[in-house]
Amino acid sequence: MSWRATILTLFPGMFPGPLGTSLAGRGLERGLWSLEARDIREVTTDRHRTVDDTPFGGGAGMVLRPDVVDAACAAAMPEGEARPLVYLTPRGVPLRQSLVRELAAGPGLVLLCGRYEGVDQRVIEARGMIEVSIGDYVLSGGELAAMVLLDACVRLIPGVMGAAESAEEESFSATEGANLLEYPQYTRPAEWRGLRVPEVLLSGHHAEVARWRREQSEAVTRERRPDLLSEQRRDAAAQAPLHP
Ligand code: 6GU
Repeated sequence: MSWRATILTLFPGMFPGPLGTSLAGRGLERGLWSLEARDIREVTTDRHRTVDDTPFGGGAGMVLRPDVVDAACAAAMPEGEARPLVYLTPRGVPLRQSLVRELAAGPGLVLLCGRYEGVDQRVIEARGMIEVSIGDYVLSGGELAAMVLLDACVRLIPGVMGAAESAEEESFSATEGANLLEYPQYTRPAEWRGLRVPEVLLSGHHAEVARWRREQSEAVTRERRPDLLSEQRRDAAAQAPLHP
């Protein structure tokens, strides 16, 4: 059974969107994973197909009703099915590659996309949803965030990434340069607009290239993302500031 993604959304027409192209799209076509977008409104039974209501306690906006969301979850996930249920919300835990690896290694995901002011907290807890945010900014709905999470997971499914796009050596990978940003890359021509490629990369000295790249990774991480460095590395960085 391949990796399965089910999206619960008020805007199913947004899917597959960009996930239907490129690496993820080829993976879909090859059956390495599957995607199903379900309209939350489909489970309603009233004449107006109501999914939301005003918040208790007052305030702006509308809140998705717990009974509607629960019915949408039940319809997407037959009893006994055990896919993690992720609710995309700016108040969720920040998405990190460690969570992406765990989710990609499992059977798939059910993703609940919020709109309006959110989802009634009781159904989030009753269904044991994992609340996830993709960063410190506000999107108008969870759909784009769901696509981001899916893209991150799908590229880790065996067979989705070709050898050329190997996930191994990139930023945030579990390998050697873990928790360091990528070193800069160069290709031909060796001189462009009078700008030379760093000579060490043309030298053919593999050990020196590796050392230079490691130094570059550490320098750029220190500059842009000191939060990624361990306390020990942060102390070392304070002793030796980056020279421009
Ligand atoms: Cl998961 N949803 C929304 N609406 N905005 C976000 C987000 C999620 N993550 C960051 N901003």
